[in-house]
Amino acid sequence: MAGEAQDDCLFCKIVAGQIPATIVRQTATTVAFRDINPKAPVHVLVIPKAHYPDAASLAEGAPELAADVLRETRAVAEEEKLESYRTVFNTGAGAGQTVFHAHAHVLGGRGLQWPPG
Ligand code: D5M
Repeated sequence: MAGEAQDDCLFCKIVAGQIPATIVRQTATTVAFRDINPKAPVHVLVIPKAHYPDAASLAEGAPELAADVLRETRAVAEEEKLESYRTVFNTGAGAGQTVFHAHAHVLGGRGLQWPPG
């Protein structure tokens, strides 16, 4: 069923506390934690606690939850004192998605080039 935890999902395991993560914020519906392989001085992932494989299925299946995730990206940026930052949803392997549990990257703390590679 849409939104149900998946046994083989890394980020569902972080939500369940089964594998460690450096959690920076939590709400009733979301978790934000530091990326294990940071691409900027601040690199935080914001995920919905419920499992949706990517941003597209999250937006389609649970738009209010998608809004929660987006709201949390702003809260992370504020907490990390980022004046400017980038929010990225890689959607699909061809766009660089490697973990198939929807997540927003919040990147900041350095100049960011446009367009991204
Ligand atoms: O982003 C997936 C991101 O997830 C990638 O930047 C590494 C990060 N990652 C993978 N495993 C972990 C753990 N265990 N903790 C924290 N961060 C992790 P994507 O957009 O799918 O390429």
